[in-house]
Amino acid sequence: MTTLTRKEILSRLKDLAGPGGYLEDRVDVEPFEVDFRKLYKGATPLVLRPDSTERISKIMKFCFETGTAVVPAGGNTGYCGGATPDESGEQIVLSLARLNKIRSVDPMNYTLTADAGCTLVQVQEAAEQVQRLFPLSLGAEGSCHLGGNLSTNAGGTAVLRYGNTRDLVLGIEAVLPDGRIVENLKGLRKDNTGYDWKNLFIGAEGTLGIITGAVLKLFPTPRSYGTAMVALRDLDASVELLSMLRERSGDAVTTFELIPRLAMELACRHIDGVKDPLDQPYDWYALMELSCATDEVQTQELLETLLGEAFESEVIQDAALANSGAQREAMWRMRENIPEAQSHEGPSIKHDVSVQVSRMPAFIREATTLVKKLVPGCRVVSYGHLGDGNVHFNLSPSEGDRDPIFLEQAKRVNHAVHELIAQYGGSISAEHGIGRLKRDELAVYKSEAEIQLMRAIKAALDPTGIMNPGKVL
Ligand code: FAD
Ligand code: 2HG
Ligand code: ZN
Repeated sequence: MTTLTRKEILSRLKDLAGPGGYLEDRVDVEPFEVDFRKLYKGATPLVLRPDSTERISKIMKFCFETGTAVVPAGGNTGYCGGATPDESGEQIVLSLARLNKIRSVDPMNYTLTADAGCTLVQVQEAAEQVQRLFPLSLGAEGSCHLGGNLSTNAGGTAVLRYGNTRDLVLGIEAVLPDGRIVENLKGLRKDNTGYDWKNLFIGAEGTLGIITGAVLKLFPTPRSYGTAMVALRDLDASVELLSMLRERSGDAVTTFELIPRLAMELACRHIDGVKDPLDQPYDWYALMELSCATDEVQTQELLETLLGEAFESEVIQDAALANSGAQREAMWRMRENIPEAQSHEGPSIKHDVSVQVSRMPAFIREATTLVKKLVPGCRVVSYGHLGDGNVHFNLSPSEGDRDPIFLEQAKRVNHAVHELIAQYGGSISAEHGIGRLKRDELAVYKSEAEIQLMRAIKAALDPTGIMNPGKVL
């Protein structure tokens, strides 16, 4: 343990971070003390903003020697309080914001290498510049960081076709809690040389080390998209339609997002310019998108044929097809803004759950009945990535209700829904992670052996427990 005073430690950390490498004025530090959802308010004396992996390595070595706890921060868009320091005022925040260069792009190898502090949009745009696609896409893409995406193994709206973040990573560079740098940025698609250690850091939410860079997989840019807002016959029809579309399109379905009527109404009510693309209301919709290597006319024909058949067989009741880029964007805007729209209706009790795709309609029905009993009058907005068997099963209070008692029921409701999810063989966190929010629930739904295994990994990599203490485990 260190003999340095707290003041000396902070002073040394500032030196190690270099010029412009830290924030300590209250006004600058405060945004790092609150999470995106404002569930947690922590305290930190110092936010470090180093501009190189080498500096991070020196900072971590010093933190290791002095037992200083470190909370890595990306874009602070995470949903589980993972990037927020605790209330002790002892934890240092380490922001990756200044490590923000695209290191290289190799269109022939279909890879891109980037610093962890690049925003997701920055990565997408760098890929576009060489006519390639980086397919990770989510509502927070303008502000979330690549390092945050890897650390939460983010999902988003193209998982059905391209997989989670984990599936998009060929290698990473990371700084271990003791300051050592581990790196595999060779950009190889095949490399069976021992343990695949990068996957320990992906999804670790900053509890095992700091991700400083990554080699990502790129894909051919689709030549055309076929996008439609479809009115489903009922909830069961969502799974029938998805299955048919996958089979008949040569698995060209990139997105299949479930949208209930209430989400459509809230988006129209609260988001500027959003309009219901269909003439009359329906209970359930799907925003679906094909992405193809064929030209626009052929893709549109394929979409019309498939949706025509779905209409004939009464799987769908109606559909609005996007006939232009602007119409496609409008449909996406509606979908991406559902969380924002719901936030205008008071606080939400959220669940980010997954089950097997085929079991999702039954789960939504049963969970809806359950929560309506627990919180009479609540409004269920159950939407999202049905194609991945993942919905955001979110509750809003009854219209106009701003009674704080609503949120006080969150723990009880969360637990009841998670119990149901367990019965369905599902997961209590499909894509947002665990952070601080679901740490206690994790212990309930993982087996003793799994928790022990996780603790063993944590102890091996972070023996003194300085990496993001109090998160995940
Ligand atoms: P932060 O919030 O800063 O951090 C998240 C966690 O990662 C923390 O534990 C932090 O300590 C750790 N961390 C951050 N950077 C590093 C690093 N370099 N090294 C080690 N640890 C690090 N998520 C989805 O999965 N799918 C969605 O569709 C989706 N949609 C969203 C829509 C909106 C409007 C918003 C606000 C959020 C959404 N999210 C979604 C959640 C969030 O955007 C993702 O979890 C995202 O990956 C977080 O990135 P970030 O840079 O903001 O991470
Ligand atoms: C989405 O899919 C995000 O829009 C946010 O994951 C979900 O706010 C939510 O519950
Ligand atoms: Zn989501």
